[in-house]
Amino acid sequence: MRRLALVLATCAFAGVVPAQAAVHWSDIGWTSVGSTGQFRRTHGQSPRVLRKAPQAVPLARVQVVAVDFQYRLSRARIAAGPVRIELVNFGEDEHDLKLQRVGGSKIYQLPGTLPGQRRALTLWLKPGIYRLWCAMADHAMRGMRATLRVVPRRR
Ligand SMILES: [Cu+2]
Repeated sequence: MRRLALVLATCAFAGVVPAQAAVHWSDIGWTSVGSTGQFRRTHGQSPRVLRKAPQAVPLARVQVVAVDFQYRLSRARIAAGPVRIELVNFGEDEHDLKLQRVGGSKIYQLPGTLPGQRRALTLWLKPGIYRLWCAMADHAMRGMRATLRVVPRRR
């Protein structure tokens, strides 16, 4: 048990997060619609209605390490669907994170995060190219921007 805790702590420190872990539909913004037997999605860019309960879908994870003045992504490509984005600030300045799909209008964000802190957000992302940037002062211009590719999930 103690050894497991150590392994987990080491993984957290090294920024190694599992590529996929199961997530239940209710955790990612699906709600059942009364007695209609339908499910409605409240997350994501376009709400969608399903006729039956969505299956548990794998949660993709990406960790964004912020330093002054750069983002380091744990992976540059993930599968579409539920995505957990974690911002970890290893810099000395406060940093935030904005995310927008190229061609999309909605901007997702993780607010200002102090040095040593982390924040996370679970989103439903559709395939596309997403731009990430820090909106604090001139940080994006100084290099705090990145690209994340979201590819269709294989069936
Ligand atoms: Cu910044």
